Amino acid sequence: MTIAIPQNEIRLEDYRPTDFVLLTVDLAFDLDPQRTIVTSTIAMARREGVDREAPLTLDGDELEFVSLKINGVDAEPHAVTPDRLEIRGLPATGEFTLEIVTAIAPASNTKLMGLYSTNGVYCTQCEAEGFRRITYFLDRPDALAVYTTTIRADAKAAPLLLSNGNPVDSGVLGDGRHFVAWNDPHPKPSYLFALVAGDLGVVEDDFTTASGRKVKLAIYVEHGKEERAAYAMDALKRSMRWDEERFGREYDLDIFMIVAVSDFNMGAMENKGLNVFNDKYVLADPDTATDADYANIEAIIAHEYFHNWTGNRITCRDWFQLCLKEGLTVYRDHEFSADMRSRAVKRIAEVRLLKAHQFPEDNGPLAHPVRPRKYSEINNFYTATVYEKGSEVVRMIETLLGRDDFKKGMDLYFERHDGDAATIEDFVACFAEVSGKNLDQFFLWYEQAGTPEITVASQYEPSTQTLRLELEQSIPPTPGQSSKQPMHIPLRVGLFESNGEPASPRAIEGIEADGDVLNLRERTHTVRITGVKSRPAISVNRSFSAPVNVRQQQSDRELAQLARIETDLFSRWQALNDLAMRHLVSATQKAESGEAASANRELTDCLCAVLADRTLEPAFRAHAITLPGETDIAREIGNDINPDAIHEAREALVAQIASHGRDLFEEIAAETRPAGDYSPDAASAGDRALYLACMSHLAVASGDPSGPLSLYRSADNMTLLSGALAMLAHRFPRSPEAEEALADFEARYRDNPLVIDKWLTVQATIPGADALSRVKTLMDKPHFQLSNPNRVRSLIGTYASGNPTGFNRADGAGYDFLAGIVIDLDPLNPQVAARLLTAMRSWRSLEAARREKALDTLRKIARVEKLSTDVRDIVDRMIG
Ligand code: 0A1
Ligand code: ZN
Repeated sequence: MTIAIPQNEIRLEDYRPTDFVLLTVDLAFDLDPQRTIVTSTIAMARREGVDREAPLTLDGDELEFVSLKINGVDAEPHAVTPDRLEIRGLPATGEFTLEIVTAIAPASNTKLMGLYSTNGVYCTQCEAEGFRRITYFLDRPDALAVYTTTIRADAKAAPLLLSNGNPVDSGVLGDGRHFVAWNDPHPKPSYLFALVAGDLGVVEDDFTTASGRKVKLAIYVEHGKEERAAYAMDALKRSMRWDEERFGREYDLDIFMIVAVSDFNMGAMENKGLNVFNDKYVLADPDTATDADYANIEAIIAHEYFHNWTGNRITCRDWFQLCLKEGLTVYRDHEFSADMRSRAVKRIAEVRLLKAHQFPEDNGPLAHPVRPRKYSEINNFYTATVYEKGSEVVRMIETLLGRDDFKKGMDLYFERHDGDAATIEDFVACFAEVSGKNLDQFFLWYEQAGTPEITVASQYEPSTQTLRLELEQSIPPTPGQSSKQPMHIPLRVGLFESNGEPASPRAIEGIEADGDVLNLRERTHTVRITGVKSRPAISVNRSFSAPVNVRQQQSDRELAQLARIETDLFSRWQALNDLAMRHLVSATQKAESGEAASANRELTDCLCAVLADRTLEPAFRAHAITLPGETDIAREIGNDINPDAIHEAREALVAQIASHGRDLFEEIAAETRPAGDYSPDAASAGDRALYLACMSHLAVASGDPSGPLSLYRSADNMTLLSGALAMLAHRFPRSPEAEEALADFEARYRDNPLVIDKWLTVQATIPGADALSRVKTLMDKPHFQLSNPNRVRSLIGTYASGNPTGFNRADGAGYDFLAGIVIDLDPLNPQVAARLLTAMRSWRSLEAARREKALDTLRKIARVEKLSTDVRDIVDRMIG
């Protein structure tokens, strides 16, 4: 059999350095919405040893070629198309310059890649391959150069002209135009280039670095929204200080700028000195942003800022190394948030997110290694695997080395690779070198896809006070990788004696143990732990030391015991969650066969005990009583999923907990009822989370929407208001109370699209088959625009990936609807269209009838002739 390789497949092993090296790049933009002229003057030279005849091929994408000069003399390209420029006869040795002129139309750029306009503001997005939509270029991350950028534009329409680096010149031109020139002294690849031009308001501040340099800080937002940037500014200053203190990294330009725009494909972008943000991750005040919004803003401001060192000063050799900057920077922003907030609660939230997004990816047709070996569309590899699992891999390096050696490894990485376009091998070598540890087997974490599964069997011998653990690892097959090698897995294990005290074993044999970390390297290990005085409760994968699934024979009693006595708060939550999950899986089976749900006193008592424990922080208690979501339960069940049965089982348990704990919920709600002015700090947010969880249970217990309605009416911040709105819409859909709140919310916030997004999401996620008609009706509202990624994600994205019963309708209408949107959106914005479609990535796990409908839909999309490379790649891999 021959296997067809997609024509445009790029493979890691084909990497070759460029034939030509860049020296400097001079860009001049004559901005015009319909016809912007870009003049690019590049100083370059043939790389030593390269064939003297070798042509220079530059990347383009939908470009209009205007002219070419070589060393100042008009020249003809050998070949030119909108996506390629080939030049022959270039000097064999020495430096030469090219001057390339192109024309582009920012106003009609709906893909939001390259130079586009958003609400009258010009802005760029160049990662991963957007720069080639501006000018012909060596648009790859290993082609570094020093950039100078001159922007000329109408002074009224665009009083503000920004680019990377420091401003070096400005002045007035004829015809009401003006210019500003910028120079970025740090060599960078084209994907970090940015330009912003328009009329924006600004919030300014400054920051004095550890070595005493004063840096100007500026956040640009739409006029009138300046006050809503205060929290982002505060988060920025905290990030700058933290990176100095934790990693010794100082900022390296005179000015750091952030611009918030309303049309953006992703969350934000780390362009050197000029970050561009989706305004959702900048703008916040108590009336419009929830606690979750504040936490996201803090994390994303930090993430982009941290890229200045991990991504910009040290960039990636090629896009296969994406996790070099992303996994590491996510790890850094996780650590930052953990230091700013509660570490245990942060870890729980991280793991919940990883399991909700990355585990299903790893377990479906889109599974790929943290460092993929091939791709046909790089945009589709900005995934939970590269980002979140990539971060977990860095965290495991820290676990294996300990904090001190990890810090030394990071120091060496910064010192050795500053200015480089580096690889994962370069990164891991630094840690191996400082610690003397062999990380060869560990490297498989970058290369093997799939979530490892670890089975744990235990046997305790009282006569010898010995615990025997049988540990076995297996990694499921994934696309292109049918068999796997055993990995090096750092597994933290805790033992608790029958009196609840941690055991202090005399010896651990059969495995290399480092404190409480067991180093799994073989497929199986038989571990003998001596000096364990009584049959212990065994807590495996404490703090989630490795991104694995653990299968352990454990009774409900043992789990309940761990939920009471574990000293690691994360694992306490994990034990509760496992206990609830067990119940939910068996209750789903019962629901499928029409059996009534049975009460589970052990579970409800356990949850209530945690809820009542005032020594535990409220945010933790809120997590503890939040049951696994419907998609979590689906993941646990694994195949032949019937989303309606899962919903029924989960609702039954919620009802049981609500009625069993009613008095306690009343009590805790009274204790946590918010009073005084809103503050976004973690402790206050934790109180609100717990309060809302209690109120929601009380609404269930009473079956009466008047509680949430009065909460809605009295709420004086968006966290409580949107919380109450969700309770009404989800628990009492179509009730007059829900209708009243939905109508009021719309009227109050109709002029604030980011808040209207919450209103769209609440309605898109109302469970049940009706959701589809609701979503369709909302699409016809003026609030909704297919061209705006935030609107599309808030309505369609949350419907498809956050409403299992509404989307997975038995008649397949949800799938067909999504297909229609994907097909309509694809020509406008392929990146967002492709991402929407990934909502169907777990289609193979559905029960047979839905599976068949999903496959029909995917085939229908695949039959469309003119699909973008983005959607084509996703649909092909999903069908497999
Ligand atoms: N590097 C950014 C993510 C990003 C990637 C691609 C984009 O293109 C539309 C935009 C942003 C980050 O990690 O934040
Ligand atoms: Zn990033």
